[in-house]
Amino acid sequence: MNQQTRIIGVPTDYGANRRGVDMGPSAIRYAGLATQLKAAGVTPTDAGDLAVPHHAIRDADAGGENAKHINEVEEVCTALADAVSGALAEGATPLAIGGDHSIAIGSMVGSARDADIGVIWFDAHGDFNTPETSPSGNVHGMPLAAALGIGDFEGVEWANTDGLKEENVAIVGLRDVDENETAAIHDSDVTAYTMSDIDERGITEITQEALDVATDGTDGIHVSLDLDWLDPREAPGVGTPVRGGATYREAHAAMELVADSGAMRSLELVEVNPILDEHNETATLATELAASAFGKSIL
Ligand code: EXY
Ligand code: MN
Ligand code: MN
Ligand code: MN
Repeated sequence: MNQQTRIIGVPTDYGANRRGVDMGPSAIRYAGLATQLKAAGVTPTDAGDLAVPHHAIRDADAGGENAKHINEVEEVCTALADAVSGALAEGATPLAIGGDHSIAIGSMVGSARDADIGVIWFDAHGDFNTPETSPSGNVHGMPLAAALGIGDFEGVEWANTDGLKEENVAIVGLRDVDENETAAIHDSDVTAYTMSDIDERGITEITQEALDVATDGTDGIHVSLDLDWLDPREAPGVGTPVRGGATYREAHAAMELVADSGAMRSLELVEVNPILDEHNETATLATELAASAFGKSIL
């Protein structure tokens, strides 16, 4: 039987400073996600969207300056963790479509519930802030620190990811990192590659190394694909674009290597913001990259 994947929509923007990323799941489905996945030879089922708390009070009551809307983020991530581990238990590869990057806490908790996992984090940003170090209070800048129990996230039980060790995390594509994040990344056992590393050594070598880091002693890997990893010329529909990102071909090459590894256990596509997009091209790109990660080949 061919590979099954379960699409889990997570229409939330509670972790981000820009509205609109909650419409990501609709845009990604509309761009033809299911068709792309079928072209990759996998059978998709769509679990629909998770329930996200109502927005009426969003701006009036951010629920804590240091980690805005943390209660809503917890609610969404806890539901996502259950959906991800449920899909895995039934033999389907979970594909979470966001939503902002705070949802990654839920994906990682769910993916690591009954396994030791590694993570490859494709992103312009480190997402390594904590409520204490964050310049913005936006939780989408904190998910890696949260899942690793770093800083004042220690003891936040719902974010605990026991099956994930720092030494199995690789961040790829960094070009916008806060000072405190740089220190925290250096202090950790996480492996981090900047865009300069990609310039110097090429995307193939860097992705292969990241795969080695993430698969070393683990049962499989979670792939977290923030669309702002790509250059804004390729992916304009994101809330925090940064010049100098991965090209279209580099992104596909990386996803093709992920597919070749056979190690992908869960995937997420995050930060697609249709309000900021041009003709849904960022959502479309997300569907194409998902197909490559699931092994779509030309010949
Ligand atoms: N480092 C900044 C912050 O923590 O506010 C920006 C984070 C943006 C996070 C994006 C989605 O990857
Ligand atoms: Mn991110
Ligand atoms: Mn980012
Ligand atoms: Mn350590």
